[in-house]
Amino acid sequence: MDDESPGEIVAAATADEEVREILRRLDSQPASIAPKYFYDRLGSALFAAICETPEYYPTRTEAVILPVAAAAIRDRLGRGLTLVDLGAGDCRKSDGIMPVLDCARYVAIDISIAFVRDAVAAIEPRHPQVVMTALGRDLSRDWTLDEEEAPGQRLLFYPGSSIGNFTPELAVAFLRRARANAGADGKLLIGVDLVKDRAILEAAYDDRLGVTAAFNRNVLNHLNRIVGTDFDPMRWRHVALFNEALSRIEMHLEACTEHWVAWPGGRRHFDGGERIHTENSYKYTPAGFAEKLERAGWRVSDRWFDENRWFAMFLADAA
Ligand code: AVI
Repeated sequence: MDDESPGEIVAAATADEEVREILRRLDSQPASIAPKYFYDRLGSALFAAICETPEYYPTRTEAVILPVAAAAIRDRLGRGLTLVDLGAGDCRKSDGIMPVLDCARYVAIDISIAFVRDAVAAIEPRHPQVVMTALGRDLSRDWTLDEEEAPGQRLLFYPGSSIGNFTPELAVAFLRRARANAGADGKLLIGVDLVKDRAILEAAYDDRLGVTAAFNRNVLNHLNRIVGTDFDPMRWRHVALFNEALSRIEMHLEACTEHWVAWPGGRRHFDGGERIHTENSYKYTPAGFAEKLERAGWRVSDRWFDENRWFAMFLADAA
């Protein structure tokens, strides 16, 4: 895939630059939309709903593995870690493992400081012994974590297989940056979705209720608001397919019939059947992901799987 792959997270930019970049990608051949635009208010709610569908196994499967991994980490490293949640969102996963982990500090990082501050405030009363901080960072760019922001031994936490939404090259760059911000005795606990049967993968990204289809189409509503396009989401069909050669689920929107899409100062024709590429979700083998961690300077110290080996959690050492 070329540089226009939606697996690339577009760096935050000024509003004007951002609009130009969105329109440039829309006007490219093939057209693409960066996946970060899924997550407006409705998109975030639809993603939460996807996690409840019977077909979307990653969230449920990871939830079975997480407490086992957390207990093993506590037994090995003792109490008093600083849990650093990379892309904390509503902090729900950390909220769940904190009693098992018995950490001393919790540092929740998210692109939206306002959102993560509220989320931390909501969970704080349940963990009176944990010192909590909320930080705003765009983790798709260069980021740092000072000693004062996260003192003590750090356990970086990156669940949900969000790493799969980066291209493999950008995934290694992200892991390298995490390694640089782990401290000498730091650890990384990361969730990774694994390669499996095509039918299981494709169903997970094309559930029978159509929640993922709504999530995919909603990106067009979001673009209509932020760049003034006149997309009609119902003229677009949701497509999810497993690209075996590249080991990734691809999501596309496919024009049902030929039509024009206009925006202030421009327009573009789409043929019937023409696609806009909206997301990649890479699936790894355990050995393939371990190799990525090692290339980024981490040493794998443990791995946990569910009974079907559909999903894995890796623990890696910075040392
Ligand atoms: C957020 N991310 C890990 C999800 C995934 O599985 O790639 C996004 C998603 N897209 C469609 N369904 C879920």
